[in-house]
Amino acid sequence: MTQRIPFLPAALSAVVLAGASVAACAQTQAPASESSARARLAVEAAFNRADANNDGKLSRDEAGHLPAIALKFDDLDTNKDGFLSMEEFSAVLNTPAA
Ligand SMILES: [Ca+2]
Ligand SMILES: [Ca+2]
Repeated sequence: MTQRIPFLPAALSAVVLAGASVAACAQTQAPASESSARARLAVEAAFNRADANNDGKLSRDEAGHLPAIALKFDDLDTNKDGFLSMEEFSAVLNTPAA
């Protein structure tokens, strides 16, 4: 029974990876509402990954790890405080890719 413990991190990684690929596929195949919900989860995951110091906002340096975000940093930073909140970051979902 104690042998289950070493499997946990690997199982969790598999779930996370599967979730990420499902989210990627869902963007083109799922209904819009489900797609946007999954996209939001993916955005939140990306935000949390990029938030290196876990203060709940992205500095310009942290956003630099996400080129698509870094390019739009000034547009996304609507309150011009030099950081992207989760809310500001999520605005990329509403921005046409063009
Ligand atoms: Ca941060
Ligand atoms: Ca801001």
